[in-house]
Amino acid sequence: MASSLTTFADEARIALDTLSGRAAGMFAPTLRLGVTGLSRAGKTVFISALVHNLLHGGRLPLFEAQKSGRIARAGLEEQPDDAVPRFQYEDHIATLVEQRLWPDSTRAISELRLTIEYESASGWGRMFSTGKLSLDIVDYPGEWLLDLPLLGKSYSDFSREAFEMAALPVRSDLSQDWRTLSAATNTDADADEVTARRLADSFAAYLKACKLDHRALSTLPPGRFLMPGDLEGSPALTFAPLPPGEERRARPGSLRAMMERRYEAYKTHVVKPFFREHITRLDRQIVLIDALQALNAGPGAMADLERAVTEILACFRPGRGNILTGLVSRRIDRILVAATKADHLHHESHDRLQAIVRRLADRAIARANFTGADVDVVAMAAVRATREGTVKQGRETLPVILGTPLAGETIGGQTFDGKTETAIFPGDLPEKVGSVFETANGHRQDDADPAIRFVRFRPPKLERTAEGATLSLPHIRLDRALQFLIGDRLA
Ligand SMILES: Nc1nc2c(ncn2[C@@H]2O[C@H](COP(=O)(O)OP(=O)(O)OP(=O)(O)O)[C@@H](O)[C@H]2O)c(=O)[nH]1
Ligand SMILES: [Mg+2]
Repeated sequence: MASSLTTFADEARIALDTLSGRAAGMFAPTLRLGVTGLSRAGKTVFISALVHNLLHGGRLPLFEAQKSGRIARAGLEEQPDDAVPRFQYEDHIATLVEQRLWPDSTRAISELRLTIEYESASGWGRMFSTGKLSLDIVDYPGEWLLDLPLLGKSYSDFSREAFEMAALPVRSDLSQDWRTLSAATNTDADADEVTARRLADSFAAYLKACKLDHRALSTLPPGRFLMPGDLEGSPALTFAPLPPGEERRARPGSLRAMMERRYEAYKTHVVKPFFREHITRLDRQIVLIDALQALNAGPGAMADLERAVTEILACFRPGRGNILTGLVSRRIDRILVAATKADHLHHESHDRLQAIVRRLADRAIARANFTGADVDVVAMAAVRATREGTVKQGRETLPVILGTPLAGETIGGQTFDGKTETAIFPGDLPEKVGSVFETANGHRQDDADPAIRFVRFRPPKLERTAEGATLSLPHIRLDRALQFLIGDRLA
């Protein structure tokens, strides 16, 4: 089955790309790091903070090369791919540091090259390595990655799964309009553009509703329905799943035949090229997840996040079982699943958050039957927007976090102006990891509400040195993430 998915020409091209990539790598070693996550997961903030800390010699005690003083210099260089937009690092940092605002949402792929000059830790290494590593960082929407499993699915598989998912309790109300419209459509009637567009729009509206904050659902292919990039309105995006039909083959000229053809076009013209040009060339991958948002939305959202992580891992699974052929994944040897925004919690809950992510990743690994790369997890904050403190309430001393809530955020009826620093008691994550996951019968194991109250804070005010230079952005465990992702390549 695997070989029928990519043509021979495709495979030859992938193999050649990989070879020439390797050959080039002999002169200036490069490491290609993919940064992905569903929208708003924190990709842009993560990349900006990572680069800022490396350029400004940030406090990174768990990043060994930095801690032992072996990094001589780090600097940005021109990226290798002329046709890919550059990650606008300087703009994002200006927004974060000077305006103390979060960067705008990004909608497409971008890339940045950071070159690190270092001294090898071993005498042997000093003799034989160039002491230089080019880190190519590729930022792309997780929604697009979730499209890759579609390559292994026929239109009828895709349709069946879409209807099954739409009927789940967490989705049924949101999908109602689209399902009603589908049920009222004669799929065997002659194809017509207006009907196709109406169905596609209604399906896309349902997917978008699933993404809203309070639902926080994750598994929503096709990804370009949420993030069209430059394809908005094209026929390859004007399709929708249809209720399973009785006939095994769609009548030529029918609506069903047209939808099926467009679904195939979407795979051929959108999914495959993206996979071939970007994913096959990655060495390492970080998957950012907004676990706090899913936790707040409840077990249904957690189950959905778990399904998304499972599908993502399946994309990187090497070998025969992989619908995407083994060519890619042989190269990816480390994957980090990272829950960002841990600065919304008191540090006592950081380990709990990490344990929840670990459980989620373990279950995803088991379900995806995943082997072949090291998978690690971390609960982190790329940018730490809060400090910790305590508040005395009568005889009790409560741990709180201090930060400046964004203008317009509310808590308990109070609306913030974006200027006042405030102490917030965020609540604790449950001690029992299992309680945040749905059990087999669809119920939680206990009724404890895992919801943590959180507001969004402004980015922090940076400290300045005596000379007036700004220090690097504060973070939580960014150094641990760095050590796992690139530490061994600077040994
Ligand atoms: N407190 C805190 N908030 C964060 C952090 N990272 C991200 N955020 C919040 O999450 C939002 C989204 O972060 P981005 O980095 O823009 O997310 P993204 O994945 O690039 O999002 P898209 O480009 O829309 O796909 C930001 O606007 C912040 O409000 C963090 O480390 N700490
Ligand atoms: Mg972004």
